[in-house]
Amino acid sequence: MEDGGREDGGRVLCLFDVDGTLTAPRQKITQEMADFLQALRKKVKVGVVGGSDFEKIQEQLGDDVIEKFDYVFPENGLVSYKDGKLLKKQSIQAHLGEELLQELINYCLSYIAKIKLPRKRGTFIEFRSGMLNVCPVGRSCSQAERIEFHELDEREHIREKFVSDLQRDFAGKGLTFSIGGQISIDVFPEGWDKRYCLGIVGSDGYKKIYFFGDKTAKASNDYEIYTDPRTVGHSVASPEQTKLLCQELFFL
Ligand code: M1P
Repeated sequence: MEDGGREDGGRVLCLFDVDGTLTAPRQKITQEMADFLQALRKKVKVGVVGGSDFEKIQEQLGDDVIEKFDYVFPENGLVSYKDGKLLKKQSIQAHLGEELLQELINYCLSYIAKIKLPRKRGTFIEFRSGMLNVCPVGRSCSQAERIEFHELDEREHIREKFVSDLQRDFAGKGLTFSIGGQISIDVFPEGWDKRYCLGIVGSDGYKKIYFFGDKTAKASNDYEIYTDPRTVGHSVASPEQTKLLCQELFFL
């Protein structure tokens, strides 16, 4: 986990979470941060590992994201890009099979149908390559509606309760339910958390892999990679703190 050591480049990889670490949640990266990461890239290899799908990461980090970073790992690395090229994509339907997948989708839709919220919009389940994203308010909500749900969720723990009901009702089925953002829950097979990307970079011979993330508490979606012995994990509270920390580690 945390170490205060400085690096002088070499075979070092810095992996960054996206929301809350490089950008404000679901917002675009600032020019200052984008420039900083390009400066960092002259010293070490730089990758991003987000819970979001490729389209959202591209929206936030730029259309040329796969050229700007040495590695891009959307969906925890279940979709992977290296040196500007697609490496591979995992398939949740091939892994789980249609029966379990439908049981899960039907459960989530009926569960959401029973929750009363100040507002509900559309896209309650987003079907991705390697995971499902389940969203009680609906992913098509506006930014104001997103904040409204998030504040309500902080008071009433709607998603935490949903996760613990899912864990109880799908116990033994090999699934993980993880809260990574403000309005939704990611669902994927056990082991397909952010550590998945470490398997991909494992053969690239790094002597040190740093990970920076904001959701590092237990049951949050950076926890597993942050505590993994293959990484030096750093917990941050904002993009500004990420930048300061990297300045101390790699530039002083
Ligand atoms: O920060 C990562 C999360 O970002 C989004 O979360 P939300 O829309 O709930 O803020 C989602 O793309 C989610 O899958 C992802 O883990």
